[in-house]
Amino acid sequence: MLSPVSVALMGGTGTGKTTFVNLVGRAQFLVGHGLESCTNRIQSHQFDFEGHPVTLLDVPGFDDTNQSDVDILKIIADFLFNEYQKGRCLSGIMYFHRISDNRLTGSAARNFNMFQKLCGTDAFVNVAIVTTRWDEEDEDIAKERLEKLKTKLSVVDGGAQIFRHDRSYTSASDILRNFVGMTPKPLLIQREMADEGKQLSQTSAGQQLEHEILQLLEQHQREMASLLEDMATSRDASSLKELEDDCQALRDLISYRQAEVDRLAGTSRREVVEVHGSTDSNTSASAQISPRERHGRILRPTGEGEIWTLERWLLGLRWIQWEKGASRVVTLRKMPNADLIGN
Ligand SMILES: Nc1nc2c(ncn2[C@@H]2O[C@H](COP(=O)(O)OP(=O)(O)OP(=O)(O)O)[C@@H](O)[C@H]2O)c(=O)[nH]1
Ligand SMILES: [Mg+2]
Repeated sequence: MLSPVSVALMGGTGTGKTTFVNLVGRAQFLVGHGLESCTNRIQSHQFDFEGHPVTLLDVPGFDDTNQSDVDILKIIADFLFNEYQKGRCLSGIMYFHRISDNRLTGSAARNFNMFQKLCGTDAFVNVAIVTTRWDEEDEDIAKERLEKLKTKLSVVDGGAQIFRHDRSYTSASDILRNFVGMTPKPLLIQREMADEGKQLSQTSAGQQLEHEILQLLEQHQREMASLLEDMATSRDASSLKELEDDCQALRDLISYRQAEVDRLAGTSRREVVEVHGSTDSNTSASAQISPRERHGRILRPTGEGEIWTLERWLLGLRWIQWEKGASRVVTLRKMPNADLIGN
C-alpha cells in the first residue's frame, strides 16, 4: 500500500465540495439544491486512489444558510484540534471557489480571508484553489477572472496552486493527484490552539471572524442611520410602515451579529469583565456589559476604579480588544472624548 493522503475540502457554501467527493471518491453524500446550504458537519470519505488510501474531509462552508459562521468555525477548529492532538496533520487543503462569482467581495471575500487565517502562510504551499462552475460563465470572462484571482490572493503568492475543475472525473483526479506525496503540515489554527494554548477567539481565524462580524455590524449601523433618516422625513403612512419593518429586520440582524460576537468570545453579554488601567488611576475596575447601555462611556466612578459599559463598541464604530480570552481581561483606556478603545 502506498502512502496515505488526507485532504480537507473547504470553501463557501454551494461551491461544489460534496460534488467533488462524490465524483472522485464515488461517495454518495447529499449535494445541495437551490440556495440552501447542504453539508452541516465534517463528513469523511475513505477510498483507494491509484493505490493510495485517501481520506477526503468535506467541510461545511462559511455563510451557511442554517448555521452561523461562529458555529462553523467552532466545528472546524474542534475537528482540527482533535486531529492534531492525535498526531494527525492534513496532507493539504482544496479551497473551492465559483468562477461564476463575479467579484471577490462580500461572502466570497470573507470566506477567503477566514480560510487564509485558518491555514497560515506556512501551509499555503499545501493548498489548491479549485475553481468550479466554468460551465455557467462565458469562457473569456471566466479566464480573465482566473487571472485576476491569481494576482489578488496572498495564498497564491505563498505557493498555492490554482486549478480549473470542469466537473469531470479526469479533472478531479488530476487535482487530487497533486496531493500525493505532499508533506503534511500543521495549520496555523492547530499550532495556535494546541501548541500555544490559545482560545478560539484568540486565534488568527477567530480574530479575523470577529473583525468580519464587526465590519458587518458597522455596515448595519450605517444602514440603520439611513433608515432612521428616511423615517424622519417620510410623510406617507404605507412607506413609513415599510421603513419600520425594515428597521425591525435590521435590529434583529444586529442582535444576531452581536450574539455571534458573544458566542465567539464564549461569553454572554451580561458577563462581568475586568478592566485594567483607566487613565485616571492604575487600579482595576469591573465593567458590566448591559444591552440597555447605549454609550461606551464611564458609567459610574467607584472607589476602586471605574465602571465602564461596553455595549456601544459592538453597536458603534469601535470594538473591544479581548486580551486574555479565558479570564476575559481587557485593557481599556479613556479617550479625550470619553469614548473608549481597547489597547
Ligand atoms: N453548474 C454547475 N453546478 C455545479 C458545479 N459543481 C457543483 N454544482 C452544483 O452546485 C450545487 C451545490 O453543490 P455541492 O457539492 O452540494 O456544494 P457544497 O460546496 O458541498 O455546498 P455546502 O455543502 O452547502 O457547503 C449542486 O446542485 C451541484 O450539482 C459546477 O461545476 N457547475
Ligand atoms: Mg456540501
